[in-house]
Amino acid sequence: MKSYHITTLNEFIIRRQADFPYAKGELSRLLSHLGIAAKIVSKKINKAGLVDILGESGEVNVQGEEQVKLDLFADQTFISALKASGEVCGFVTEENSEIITFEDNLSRDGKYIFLMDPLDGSSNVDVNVSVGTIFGIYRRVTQRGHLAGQEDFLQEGSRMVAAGYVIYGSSTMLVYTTGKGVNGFTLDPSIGEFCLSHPDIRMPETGTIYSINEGHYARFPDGVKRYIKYCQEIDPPTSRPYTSRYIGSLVADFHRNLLKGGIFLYPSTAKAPSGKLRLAYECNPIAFIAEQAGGKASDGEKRTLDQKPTSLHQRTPYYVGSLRMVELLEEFLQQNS
Ligand code: P6P
Repeated sequence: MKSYHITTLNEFIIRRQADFPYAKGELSRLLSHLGIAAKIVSKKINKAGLVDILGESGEVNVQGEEQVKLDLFADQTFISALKASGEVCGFVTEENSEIITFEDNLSRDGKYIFLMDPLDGSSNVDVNVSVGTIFGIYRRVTQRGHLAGQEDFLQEGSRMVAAGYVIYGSSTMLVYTTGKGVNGFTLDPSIGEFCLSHPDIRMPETGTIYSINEGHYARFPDGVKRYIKYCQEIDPPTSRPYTSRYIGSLVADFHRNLLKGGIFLYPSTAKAPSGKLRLAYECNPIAFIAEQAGGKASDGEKRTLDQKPTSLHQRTPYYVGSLRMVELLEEFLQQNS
């Protein structure tokens, strides 16, 4: 009988540690703790309709957004798990205005800092739409043995050592990169393990899906308006095969485009001149994944991963997806500049 070997996340992490000759297992331990937290959050989300964890917490986050109970649950779950790893000295999350530093001696000596949106698109949970966790991991720039500092969290995205997301959808998947390609793991609830289901993910060089909230159309830059009309062209011979798909949950919209090809657009608008999405813990990690899978991410002009953050929660216009589609969008934007 053909033996069917399942590669679990932990097996894969240990095996891939060999990619880093000087690795002593710290990043591996961190990633394993991340997987545990993702399983805990997934279980809570999957029964959210049955326990008192839906709805708003009555709190507001630094963005001025209503915090739902699951936001806070996910935030605390990941912070606790990664503190327990002993490899992380500090944290920035969407739910906390300031940096979180771990003061115990083990954590002070931690080599890594962690940025995350613990539950992106969380307002969708109440209506059973996929949501996600987005994370980025850097080596600290401050001296080990001391508390993490602000400068640890204002590094360009190109300095990330790992990044990824968890998508809580029809199944729960963890997709991550350590700079050597992108791999996807699907949670098998029957054994409680993330199992390698999407090895070496490659983003199609082009595609037919464009994802944008056209409700903001009137406020878009002219180049974006022209790109949308280009996609919608129906008169032969230039008629286009495009289709519009927009879930309103970044991780879900990006994950579909990663597998099928497509472009996600969140432009600046008159109301939000810097766009809506946060550079540090939404755009940068997704951009790292996109580039590692052969795609592209920019603010319309500059590579997202090259942007130097000046504040923890700063926003940026964001265009991410299949290489040729992002390149064409950038041409439309530059036409009228
Ligand atoms: P809009 C969710 O609130 C989020 O941060 C992303 O997940 C999503 O892509 C975007 O905002 C949706 O924003 O303005 O279309 O509702």
